[in-house]
Amino acid sequence: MEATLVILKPDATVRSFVGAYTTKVILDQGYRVTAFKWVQVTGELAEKHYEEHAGKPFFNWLTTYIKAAPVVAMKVEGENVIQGIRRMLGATMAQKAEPETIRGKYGIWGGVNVAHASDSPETAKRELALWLTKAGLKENENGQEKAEEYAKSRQATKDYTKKLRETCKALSERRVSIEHAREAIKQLLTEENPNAKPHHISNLTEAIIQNFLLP
Ligand code: IDP
Ligand code: MG
Repeated sequence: MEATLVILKPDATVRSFVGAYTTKVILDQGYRVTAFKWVQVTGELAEKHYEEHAGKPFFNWLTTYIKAAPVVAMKVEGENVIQGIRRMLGATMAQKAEPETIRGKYGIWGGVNVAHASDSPETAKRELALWLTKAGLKENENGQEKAEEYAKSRQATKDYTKKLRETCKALSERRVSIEHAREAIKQLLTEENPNAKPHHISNLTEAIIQNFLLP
């Protein structure tokens, strides 16, 4: 049986219906969640997790984004689960992901793309070992039950993906100022989930904005 590491990134957890939906899709595929944990990523963990990208122009941005709010880390098992979940997520850049995929449905823009999933058996092995030793992810602690509970925790009462993308598109085409986009995004995220912590919304907003300032 194959295993993979899935991380619900800060945009999925702050927009909690997106994290819940992604978890539901994983469970509906019949995969088993054998470990589930909320983790506030540290600088050290972020750099180790993304070490293959060290030196790339988006590396610092990426390690800041993943720390923007707590993430959910899951060990997921099943037949061909690595490829299965990669397919389900879709292409890396949110605005280019196929519309029927999770990133296509809920990714906001650029690298702000809902979730991470290991890309090969070797990567899965390395990443699972890292998160099991350095992030406190543990097996045999009711992972499946925790995932089921999270999947049921919230439905989309308001889904502003389209509005968020329109603002991002306008910013990418320099039709709105950074200040305007920042305020608009913060407001949309707050309306979507009034229970999210304001500093997590601010951090996520900044990660979305900084996407556009990458070299
Ligand atoms: P993956 O998550 O689809 O495997 P990778 O190429 O491994 O994509 O990149 C890791 C993460 O880095 C992506 O999920 C995305 O958040 C971010 N990223 C990748 N390429 C870019 C880029 O060109 N600009 C901004 N962020 C990027
Ligand atoms: Mg990758």
